[in-house]
Amino acid sequence: MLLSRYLLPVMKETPADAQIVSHQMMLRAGLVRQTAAGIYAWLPLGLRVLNRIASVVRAEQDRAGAIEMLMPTIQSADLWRQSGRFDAYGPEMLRIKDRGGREMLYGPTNEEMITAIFRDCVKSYRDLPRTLYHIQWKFRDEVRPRFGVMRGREFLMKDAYSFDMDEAGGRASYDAMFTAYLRTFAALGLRAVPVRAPTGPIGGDLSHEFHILADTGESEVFFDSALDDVDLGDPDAPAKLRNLYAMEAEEHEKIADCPVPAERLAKRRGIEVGHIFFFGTKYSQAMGLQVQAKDGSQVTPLMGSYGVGVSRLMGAIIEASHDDAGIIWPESVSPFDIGLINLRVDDPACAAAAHALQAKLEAAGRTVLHDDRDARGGEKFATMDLIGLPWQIVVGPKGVAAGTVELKRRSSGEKHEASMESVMAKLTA
Ligand code: P5A
Repeated sequence: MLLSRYLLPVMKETPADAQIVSHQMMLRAGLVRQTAAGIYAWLPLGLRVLNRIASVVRAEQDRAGAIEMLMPTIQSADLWRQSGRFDAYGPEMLRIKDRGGREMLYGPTNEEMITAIFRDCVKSYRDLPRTLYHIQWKFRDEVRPRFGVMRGREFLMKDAYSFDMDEAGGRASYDAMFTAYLRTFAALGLRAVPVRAPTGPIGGDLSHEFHILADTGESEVFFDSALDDVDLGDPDAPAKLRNLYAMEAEEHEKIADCPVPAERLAKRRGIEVGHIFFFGTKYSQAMGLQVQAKDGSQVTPLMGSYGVGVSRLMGAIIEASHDDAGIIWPESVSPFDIGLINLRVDDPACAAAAHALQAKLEAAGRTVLHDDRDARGGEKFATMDLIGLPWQIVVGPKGVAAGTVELKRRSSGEKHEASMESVMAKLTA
C-alpha cells in the first residue's frame, strides 16, 4: 500500500477532548473519527485493526466449537416483549418506529433473537448442545459515552449463545467459553483477569468478567496477587485462574471474610473486555423454547451468553501497549506488518529500491505500508512511530548505494543496518 494514495489523517497535537491515552492515540493515528457522541467512523487504518481483532476472536470461537452466523442490528419490539425485557431495559435501548408505526429497536444484545431462532429451528435433543455466535454492531444509549471506543454508544461485540439439555452440559459450555476467552486475550497480547461478577440485567447465577489491568480502567478490581504468577501458556491456566480470588470493588466490599490474606490482596483498575453468563432457562422458559428429550419428554434447554467488546479491545490494547511516541501494535492485530520509509522519493535509485522491496515483501505475503510521500524524514519517522507497525524499514541514498537499509523494531526501538537480502529473509521467515 502506498501512503501517497492512502487516507491517513494523522494529527500532531493531542485532541483536547480526549482524556485517556488510547483515545488520544486513536484520533492522532487516524484510526477513527467521531461522527456523533459515542459514535465513530472507522478510517482505513482503524478498520484493518478492527478486522484483525475480530479475526483473532473468531479463530478462538471456532476452535472452541462455536458456530458463526449473523443476526441483524434492527430487532422487533415484539421479541423483547416475549422475554419481558422491552420495558425493563429502559432508556439505554434505542427505540425506533418504522413507517407502519411498528415498534423496533437497535439491538443492545441478542438473547431474545437467538432464542426465537433456535426455538423455530430446533425440536430435538439431537441438535444440542450448540453454541452460536456472531460479530455484530450493537447500540446502547449510554448515559456517559466516553473514552472514545472504550464506552461508545455504537460498538462491535462478539456475542455467543449456548444451548444445552442439562445443567452439567450448560456448565461445560460455559467452561469452554471461559477457556476460549483466556486464549483470545493472550493471542491479542493481553493479560486478562477473570473476575466473578454479578449478572445484572442479563440474569442468571454464574458470571465472569474479563479485565485488562490498566490505570485508566473504569472498574476497580481486588485480586489474589498469585494471579500474576500464572503462566497463560500453561494448559491448566483456566482452572488455576478460576480458583484464584478476583472481585470488582463493589462486590469485594460485600464479602465479610475475604479468603485472601491481606499481604497477597492486590487492587488495580481494569478495563472489562469480556463478560460471560450462565442463566439457565431464563430466556428459554419465558419464550417457550422446548425440545424433545431422548425419552420423549419436553425439556427446556439451559442457556448462557458470552460477550467480547471487539471495538473496546482496540482501546484496551493501546492502553496496554504504547510509549510516548505512539502505539506499539502486537503483531497479531497490527494494521500492516511493515512500515517502509523512503527518505528520498526524488532519487530514482531510492524509489526503485523501495518499490522493489515493497513488491517482494508483499509477494511473500507480508503487508506493507510504504511511505512514498514527498515529506521530510522527521515527519515520516514520527508518523511511523505513532501508527505503531512492528517493523520499520528505512531506505536512504547512502544505504541504497551500499545495498543496505535500516531495520527498526518498533517495540524496543532497536535498529541496525542490514543488507536488503537479510532484511527480506528476516521479515519473511
Ligand atoms: C453477553 C453477550 C452482554 O451483553 N449478552 C450477549 C451479554 N454482556 S455485556 O457485558 O453487557 O457486554 C459484553 C461486552 O461488550 C463490551 N461493551 C462495550 N464496548 C464498548 N462500548 C460500550 N458501551 C459497551 N458495553 C459493553 C464490553 O467489553 C462487555 O464486556
